[in-house]
Amino acid sequence: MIRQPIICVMGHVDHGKTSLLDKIRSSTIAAKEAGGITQHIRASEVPIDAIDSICGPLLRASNIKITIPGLLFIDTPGHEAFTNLRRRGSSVADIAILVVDVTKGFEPQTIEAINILKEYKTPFIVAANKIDLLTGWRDSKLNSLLASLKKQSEGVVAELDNRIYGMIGKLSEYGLNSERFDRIKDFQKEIAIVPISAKTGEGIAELLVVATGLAQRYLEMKLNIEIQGPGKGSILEKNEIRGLGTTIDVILYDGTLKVNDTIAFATSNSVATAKIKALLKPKPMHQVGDSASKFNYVDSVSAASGIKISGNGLDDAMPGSPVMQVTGDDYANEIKAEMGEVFKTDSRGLILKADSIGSLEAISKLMSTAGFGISKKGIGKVTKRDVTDAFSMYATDPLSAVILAFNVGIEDDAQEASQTSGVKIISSDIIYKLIDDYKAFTDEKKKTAAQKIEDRIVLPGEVEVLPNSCFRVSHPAVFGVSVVAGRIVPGYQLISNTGEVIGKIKEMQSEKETLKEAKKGEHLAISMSEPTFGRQVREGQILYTNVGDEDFSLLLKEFAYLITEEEAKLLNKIMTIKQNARYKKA
Ligand SMILES: Nc1nc2c(ncn2[C@@H]2O[C@H](COP(=O)(O)OP(=O)(O)OP(=O)(O)O)[C@@H](O)[C@H]2O)c(=O)[nH]1
Ligand SMILES: [Mg+2]
Repeated sequence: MIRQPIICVMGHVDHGKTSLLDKIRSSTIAAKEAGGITQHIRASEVPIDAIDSICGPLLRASNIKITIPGLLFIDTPGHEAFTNLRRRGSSVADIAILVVDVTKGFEPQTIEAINILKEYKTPFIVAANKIDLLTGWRDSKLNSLLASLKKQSEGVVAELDNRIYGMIGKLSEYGLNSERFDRIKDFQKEIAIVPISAKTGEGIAELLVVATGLAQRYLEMKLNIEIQGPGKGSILEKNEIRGLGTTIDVILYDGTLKVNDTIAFATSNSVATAKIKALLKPKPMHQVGDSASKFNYVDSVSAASGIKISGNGLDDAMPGSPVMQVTGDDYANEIKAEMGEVFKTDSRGLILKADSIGSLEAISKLMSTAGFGISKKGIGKVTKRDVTDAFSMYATDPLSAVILAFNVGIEDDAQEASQTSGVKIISSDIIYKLIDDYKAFTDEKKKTAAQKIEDRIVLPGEVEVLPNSCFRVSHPAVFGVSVVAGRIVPGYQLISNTGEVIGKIKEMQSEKETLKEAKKGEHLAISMSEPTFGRQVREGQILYTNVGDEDFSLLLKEFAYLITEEEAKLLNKIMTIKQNARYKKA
């Protein structure tokens, strides 16, 4: 027996990976994904006769002797956050298809994928996708690119070649030789670039021929091994299925698993085992993760396969965890070693709940790039305990009294507790939205905090005591002033030009109206309890607002937007007066 090769589909977000697989399977997964992006690894089997029905004649003309039972495709997410999922996907892959949007060329995750593939020494093909978007392209309704090219104008064929030369050039920067697939002499030495449209299906025939050929050659070298021996794989998802209970979806990339075998896997806090009750293989052309009716029961399954496993004790299994058949005692250490970084937390930060290790990793990474900490992570629903934990952070850091819930529910008592405690729960099934919402939340909180500071900062102001304008000498003194620069507000303390504190502005009035603020140029009457007019305050005297040292530095930095350039000059003048006064005292 030989195992079917695992083909990992990689590439930058939106370049068309899921659409390509949809075209091959005649499915419409891409259109149904939340936010239009892939957030999980998914596997689907395409048997050799399905491949034959798309590209049979070409396949036979290629003279490759096909012995593989089919291809197991793994779809990966292109969004930048999912490096770990891509790494995991490509680490189990035998070959890869790198999907590149011809209209966009190489983008960051294209390059990341190339680096991962180079690191794992995974042979790959480039699918130059979206050729239908080239100006002048006519949908030939054919699967074959070469047949379609005959129906295209010279201009668009030349344009396509241009784009391909661009890709060849780009690949050479990474030390890789490549060529359009039909111009390749030695597939061992050059990477094939196959122009395709996942929308029209053009080029899909050649892509499958090249992939099958590469897989077949790869298989001759490597594949007719590894299917005996203990099973080893990776858990993609965990689901409740009626009649089966908890099931896990697994990519088996090594060995064989049988009903009644014991398997080990990671749980949220340790390693557990379970006995396999049933093994379900997806019917061809469906994905592991589809509903139960699309599966066949089997007694044994060998790598490489996407399978669903049911059994008692799977409730705590964690998606993203490695899974292995238990044969000796060392399984727990092996699994712990693979889990490594996932549950590392920061000393401060919010709480994150997610549906799988993959998303947990992805969100953790994005959060740390955005400069946010995570103090607790877990898989599964938001519980009351999570809310209590988040609440304990409220006093020291209100921005951390938050729970991010990715694609998981919230238990009723947790919902209640969050409402009474003020702990914010942000939930979404789209990762970047979750993070954007949290950013918006922190911005809003910071704005309110800033507003509070703004309200208590003393701003610079300079007033001149007007002549013949004393209405009352003391208790309180009431007299006229004109604002020379900046502004004054009731409550501000005023100092003299030598830094002596005169007193606090009690009230401000102009034409019998009480004022909340007076700005440069305004004339008004102010009342102050402390001074006596004619002694501490005199006609023609210049008074300044008493800006504190802390306010001074706030106004120089984060609150600089509160004052004009002229007011900044006044601020410096006030600080000089205060410094001189201090100096004199000393
Ligand atoms: N015109 C055209 N549009 C395409 C083609 N392939 C994909 N698209 C569109 O491009 C968008 C992204 O396609 P997806 O298949 O979701 O891309 P993806 O690479 O799987 O994206 P992620 O999984 O999020 O990384 C969708 O709107 C598709 O309809 C193509 O060949 N031609
Ligand atoms: Mg996708």
